[in-house]
Amino acid sequence: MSSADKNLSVFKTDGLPDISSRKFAILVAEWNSEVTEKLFEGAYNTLIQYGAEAENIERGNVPGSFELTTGSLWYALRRDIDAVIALGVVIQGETKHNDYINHAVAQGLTNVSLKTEKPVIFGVLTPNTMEQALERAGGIHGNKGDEAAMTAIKMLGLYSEVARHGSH
Ligand code: RBF
Repeated sequence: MSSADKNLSVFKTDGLPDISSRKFAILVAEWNSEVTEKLFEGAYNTLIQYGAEAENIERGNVPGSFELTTGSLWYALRRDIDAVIALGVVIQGETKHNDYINHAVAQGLTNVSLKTEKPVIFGVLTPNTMEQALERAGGIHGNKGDEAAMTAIKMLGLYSEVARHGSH
């Protein structure tokens, strides 16, 4: 199976942490909302499937992917939030603007994560076409929202592991 037709949302699920008392924020960009809503569904359902409580998942909407950085920072600064998942879709190829947005968001979310010492997950699709976006949001290539949620869970597990072996 080539990577072109692989369902990319297959991940290892052994050794996942107990997330029943963990609190998550999911940020959703309104641009290309037909896709970002599907990413949200994937992320939300995956958190629930692996043990999160519905009341511990908060959703925040931002106008476009560029605003994911600031929105994520506001949530990540909250003491009660353990992890932030940022979801957006930036379709490439129409204008150079897209490259600027992608780089700004990738760098911005990295900064938020480092500043707050919390997992801040990059769930931004950067496909060439809307069709490719839909294929990765519940289509033949799986759902990147699922993967983003699983990444948040795994990073919380790693953090517990690291903290158990030392002191901060
Ligand atoms: N936001 C997205 O989430 N996806 C896009 O594909 C997207 N394309 C844009 C293209 C242009 C030319 C501009 C000006 C904005 C675009 N945005 C997009 C919105 C951007 O993320 C942000 O909301 C606005 O630039 C306001 O800061």
